[in-house]
Amino acid sequence: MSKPRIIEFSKIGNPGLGYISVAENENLPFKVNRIYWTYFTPEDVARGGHAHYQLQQILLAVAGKIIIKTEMLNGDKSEFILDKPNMGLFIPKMCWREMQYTHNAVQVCIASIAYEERDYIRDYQEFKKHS
Ligand code: T46
Repeated sequence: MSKPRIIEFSKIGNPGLGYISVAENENLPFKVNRIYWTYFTPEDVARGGHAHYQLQQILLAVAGKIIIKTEMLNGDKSEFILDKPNMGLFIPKMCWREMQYTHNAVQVCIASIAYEERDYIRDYQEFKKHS
């Protein structure tokens, strides 16, 4: 079973010039289908609270900071802090997640498949039934 893990993207540049980081299919654990981003999330709002049957993702905080708590069906729990634009978090399918954002956080999500509400499990008890 795949586990959530940090992916470090290379940084091209230097402090005097600034940096470029690149995500390419060749270097990712899945083929990219779409990219979307979330922003202006109030600090007191916890987002997530769901798992996906099939969707695999890489989340990036291209600005600000995101705290992500994950839980796998075998009970493995982790907490990740994204606060560097070249650090991504791979989230496999069937992984429960909850996220908190600083107000300036911009979350980019690199996704493996199209958006489909049927792909979500939004009820925690329902998620645990799959273990
Ligand atoms: C994720 C975490 C890390 C759409 O209408 N179209 C879309 O393409 C998407 C992604 C969402 N929506 C709707 C569905 C919900 O009514 O927008 C609403 C919020 O979406 P979601 O519940 O997915 O939002 P988050 O912030 O809890 O989750 C987001 C990603 O959407 C999700 O895939 O895993 O960040």
